[in-house]
Amino acid sequence: METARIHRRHFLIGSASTAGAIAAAGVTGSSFPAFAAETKELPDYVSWKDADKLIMHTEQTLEMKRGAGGTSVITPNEEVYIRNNLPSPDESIVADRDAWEVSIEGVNDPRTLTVGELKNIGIETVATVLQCSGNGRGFYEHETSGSQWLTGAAGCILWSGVPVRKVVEELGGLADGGNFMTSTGGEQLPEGVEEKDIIVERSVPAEAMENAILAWEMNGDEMPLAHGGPLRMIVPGYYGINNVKYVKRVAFTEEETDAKIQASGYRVRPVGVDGAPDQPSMWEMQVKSWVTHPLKDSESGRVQIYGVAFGGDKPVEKVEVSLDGGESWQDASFIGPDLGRFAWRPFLLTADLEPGDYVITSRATDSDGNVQPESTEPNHRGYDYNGWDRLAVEVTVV
Ligand SMILES: Nc1nc2c(c(=O)[nH]1)N[C@H]1C(S)=C(S)[C@@H](COP(=O)(O)O)O[C@H]1N2
Ligand SMILES: [Mo]
Repeated sequence: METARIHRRHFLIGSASTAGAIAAAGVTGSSFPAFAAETKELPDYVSWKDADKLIMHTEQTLEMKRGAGGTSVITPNEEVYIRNNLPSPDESIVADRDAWEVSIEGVNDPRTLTVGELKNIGIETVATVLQCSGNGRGFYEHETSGSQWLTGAAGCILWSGVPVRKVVEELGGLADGGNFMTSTGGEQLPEGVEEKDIIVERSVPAEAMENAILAWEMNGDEMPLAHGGPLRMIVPGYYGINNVKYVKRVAFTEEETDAKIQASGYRVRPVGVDGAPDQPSMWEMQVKSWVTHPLKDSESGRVQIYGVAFGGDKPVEKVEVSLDGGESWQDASFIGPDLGRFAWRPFLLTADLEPGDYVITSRATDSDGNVQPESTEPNHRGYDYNGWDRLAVEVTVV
């Protein structure tokens, strides 16, 4: 029994391009024999994940299905999306977690610290939305390269580790000129390639240090290797890319790194324009919400409409739901505990629905009064679609 269950969990139904559509429609593989034939196994490094809840775009990009994740705020590790720019390092780096080293630079007493030493400096826990810059790319009408994520390149996670500001204090404070906090990923780089072209190294404004954590725990478990164990930089309120996995160096630098992933990558730019350092970087996230239930046909009568809402780097203040594609709006209520400014909040609207067709969508407002827009201006790379028009779901009530 157990073997059969585990076996099934490790398989994904559908090809990369069709799986998203099937999942979005809430349809299982068995009704689509043509797709059921194309069974895919989760790659080894994430074989512990819940395949039933995921869409595999590529071996390095797994999306959580819309409707997975539940209503209890925190996204289970087995369902959290995966996005790797480079193949994940091998298990050997988590064999002795406390021995992992991170070099701290741009402080008065620069040093290499082990995870074991970091654990003696301090411990804090923060809940954050981890969201890929490309979450929602699939909603744009223009052609975009990269995974066609819908809503599932995001999760809400509890991270435990040491506050970066405590580490900086311990090492004598910031040296002069530390304008940016630059974190470097610990992947082994393939030979014969220019390091700057492929290294995962990201700079964020140094102020982000105030909330940042060097984390070794994720939702109460040791940080899984696939999510950056033994040690990960967590920058609350900032897009996924800034949350560098298997972090081996944190440097306070005068300039942003000239690594390609920073200099021209992850820049917001008009369609057809090349990436350049003077364009806005994918740093602070923006206000966003989407419905996660219902996603398909529903029985008439009382219907529980729910989803998630967050303010990005600000608290989310309110969320409204429309049943008629944005013609009219009703206030939804938040459910569950408020895990702070960087977490998302599940929301609920209970409605009594007559048979008919509904276009259900949600619209969040952050504490500064920024309202989730009707649609999002196209940008070349298709970053963070947050328009409530295309995040809507069409539901038939019978
Ligand atoms: N070292 C390293 N850190 C990384 C990445 C990576 O490829 N290597 N990917 C980034 C991107 S683009 C995202 S969206 C998140 C994804 O985190 P997850 O795979 O834990 O969901 O990690 C970020 N940090
Ligand atoms: Mo990402």
